[in-house]
Order: sequence, then structure tokens, then C-alpha cells
Amino acid sequence: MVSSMKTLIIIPAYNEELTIGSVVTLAKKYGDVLVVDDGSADRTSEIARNAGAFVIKHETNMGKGAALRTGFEYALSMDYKIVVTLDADGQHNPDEIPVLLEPIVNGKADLVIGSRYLNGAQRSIPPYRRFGLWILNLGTKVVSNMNVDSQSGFRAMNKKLLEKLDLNSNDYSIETDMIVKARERGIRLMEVPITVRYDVPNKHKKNPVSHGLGVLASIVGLIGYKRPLLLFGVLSLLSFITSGVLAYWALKPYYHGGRIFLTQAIGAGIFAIIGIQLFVAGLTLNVLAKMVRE
Ligand SMILES: Nc1nc2c(ncn2[C@@H]2O[C@H](COP(=O)(O)OP(=O)(O)O)[C@@H](O)[C@H]2O)c(=O)[nH]1
Ligand SMILES: [Mg+2]
Repeated sequence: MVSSMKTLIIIPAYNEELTIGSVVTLAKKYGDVLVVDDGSADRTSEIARNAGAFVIKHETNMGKGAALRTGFEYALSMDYKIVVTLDADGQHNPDEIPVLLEPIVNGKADLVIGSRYLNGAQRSIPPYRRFGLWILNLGTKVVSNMNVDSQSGFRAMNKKLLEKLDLNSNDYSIETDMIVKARERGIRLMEVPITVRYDVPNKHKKNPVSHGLGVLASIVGLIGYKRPLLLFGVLSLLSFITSGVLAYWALKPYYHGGRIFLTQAIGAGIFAIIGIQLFVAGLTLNVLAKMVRE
């Protein structure tokens, strides 16, 4: 089944000369292919072009999110009805594109996410990555109420979604950004099972710690924006707990007939004040966030 609707397959690529050729060749069966070469220093552009892709090249490396946004702009300007995004490193299987297209073509969803959690494919994810993903998925759930494979870059979407979302992330946080904004704007979201390969030569461009922390920072930012009372409430609670521990420490000698530890007592006071301020900030921002939403 190949849809008759004009489909663009967008592949963000950064130094992927080893895999881009085969990914483009396989993807071509399902639509036009656009490779956004994000300032690669290798032959990604040349190979992609020879394999039959249209190539847009960023002069410098701007990040996966920026590359996808370049692709989305191109899709809108050329009036594509459907867009598929997939990774250039060979981790995704282009022959699964029809599975992602089906709900879009049949009008059942506006955004389809390829999920590693629906068919047990998550078992092939290395454990430390699985833990990181668990945290990012949880964070995404807190902001969007959607329990999905939030970091998967294998997705299909229709034109309506592209027109409605003004994405502004430049890095990997674009994946969460898209889910959160889709949810806000009443977009129908669905997941389908996909497989992911971990035996490819260049599967991760960034080290997992900075990659994960970068995405996490943006999710925490979103939590502060969407659910300020939760974020500030947790921080405030942590301050009060710290204050309690210090107070206990300060007062302990006093009950044994000695004098209180002054340093710990001052610390306890400071953390109590911080706790109160965080709580008040949370309440205030919560009211503001409500006002903005109404
Ligand atoms: N355009 C662009 N693509 C990137 C960049 N970093 C990674 N990618 C692409 O985004 C996809 C996923 O990146 P990858 O590092 O494999 O993510 P991971 O598998 O989740 O660790 C791949 O196709 C990369 O080529 C970047 O800075 N710019
Ligand atoms: Mg990868």
C-alpha cells in the first residue's frame, strides 16, 4: 500500500555517509525523500543525492530539531500532504513506513509515533539507555499526559499538524516539543510498533549523558511552564526536608544538655525560607499559567 497523497520523507543527517545511501534507497519506495544535511563534514550530501534524495544543506551544524524544522518548512512550501521523519543512521527500517502511514492515510490520526514499547523492541535497548528513556518518557507524561515512546524520531504526520505546531526546539528536544504542542492543540496522536536496530556503525551522535540531560532540561522547563505547582512544589518539599534534617542536627546536642549547633541552625532557617519562597512562586506561577490558558 503506497498512499496516493503527496508524501515527503524527511531524513535529518549529520555525518551519516556510511548509512544514508541505503536509507534513502529504501525510503524512496514510499514517497519523495528530502535529506537535510546538517553541516556534515563527510560525503552525506553527495551520497544522498546520488541515491535519489533532494538535499538541503545547512552550512553549519544546527542540531536535529533545526534540521527537521527546515524539512517541515520545505514540505509546507511544496504542499506535501503527509510527512514522515526517520533517522539517517540505519536504526529505523524504511520498510516500516507504510505501518506509520496507515492511520494518517485513513484519517485516524494526525501524528503517528513509531514505538519500541509495543512489540518488545525496547528489549534491544541497552539498559542504561532504557533507564534514561524511562525518565524522559515520564517527564513527557507529566507535561503532556501522554505515555508514549517520546524520544522516537520515526514518525508520520499530516499537513494539518505541521500548520498548527510552531516548533522552536533546535536539538533532540524537538521530539517532546512536538508531542506537548500536539496535545495542546487537539491533535490526534497514535502509536504503532516499530523495530530499532542497535547493530549499526554510528548509532548515537552525542554521548548519552549530554544528550539525555539536554532533553531533560528542556522537559523540566516545560514542566515549570505547564505545571509550575508540581515543579516548584517538589523543589519546595526538598528544601523543607533539607531544613528539617539541618534542624534536627542543630538541636540534637541541646537535648543532651549541650548547646545548639549554630551553623546548622542557620542553614535550617535559610532552607525553610527558600522552601516557603519556592512554594509561593509555584502558587503564583500556577495562577498565571491558568490565566494564560483561559
Ligand atoms: N540534522 C542533524 N541531524 C542530527 C544531528 N544529530 C543527530 N542527527 C540525526 O538525527 C538522527 C538521530 O540521531 P542519533 O544521534 O542517532 O540519536 P539517538 O539514536 O537517539 O542517539 C540521525 O539521523 C542523525 O543523523 C544534528 O546535529 N543535526
Ligand atoms: Mg541513532
